[in-house]
Amino acid sequence: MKINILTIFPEMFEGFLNTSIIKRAIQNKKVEINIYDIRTYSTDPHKKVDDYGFGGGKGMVLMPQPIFDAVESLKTKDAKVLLMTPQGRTYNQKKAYNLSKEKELIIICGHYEGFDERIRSLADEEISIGDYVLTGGELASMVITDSITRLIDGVIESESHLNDSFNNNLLDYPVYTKPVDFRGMKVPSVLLSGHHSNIKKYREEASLKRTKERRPDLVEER
Ligand code: 6GU
Repeated sequence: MKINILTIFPEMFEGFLNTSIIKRAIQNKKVEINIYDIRTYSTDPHKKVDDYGFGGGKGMVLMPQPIFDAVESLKTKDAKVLLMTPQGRTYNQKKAYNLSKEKELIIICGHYEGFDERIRSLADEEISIGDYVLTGGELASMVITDSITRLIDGVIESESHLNDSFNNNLLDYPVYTKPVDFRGMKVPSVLLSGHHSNIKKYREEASLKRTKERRPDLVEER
């Protein structure tokens, strides 16, 4: 899987690409993540990427030329183009799973007060990560890249994501490690029993109970 990210703030990605599971997935060639600076595609002598919006009003607007040129130079027949915007369809685990099966993604990070409306025509899909506003699409693109990468075969133990929260619209069951008694808070005895079918049953019930308490909306969708 190849993920190409177009941004005017490439430095924001350094920590993300050089830490933990994402770093290891890149080293092990499970994913290739390329960060492209939109500014380098600007044909303006000052490498301008934004300008005032026609009709007046709020702040600067990303111009179409650098982003069109960047997408056109990167796009292959397999590439799916995603545009990060709070006006997009709300992201969830199912979407992450579907995107993890793609060969190649091009992710455009919107920024400032907005982007020229014509940039929308480049996108196969517009994605938002939730109902709140970020200063730019960079964090959203990292959220999406992270959630997709961990689902690629061989990135984490496959058992780890079979039990993920939101699989089958259920939240994950609680887990414990040592010690058995921490300040009077005890590990449920069934987990110490070694009785696999009882443990499985306890976990299924705990998962459902937790989902009903915290996310009744998910239980209704089941
Ligand atoms: Cl994708 N971009 C921005 N700027 N804000 C957001 C978002 C995206 N998703 C939620 N809020």
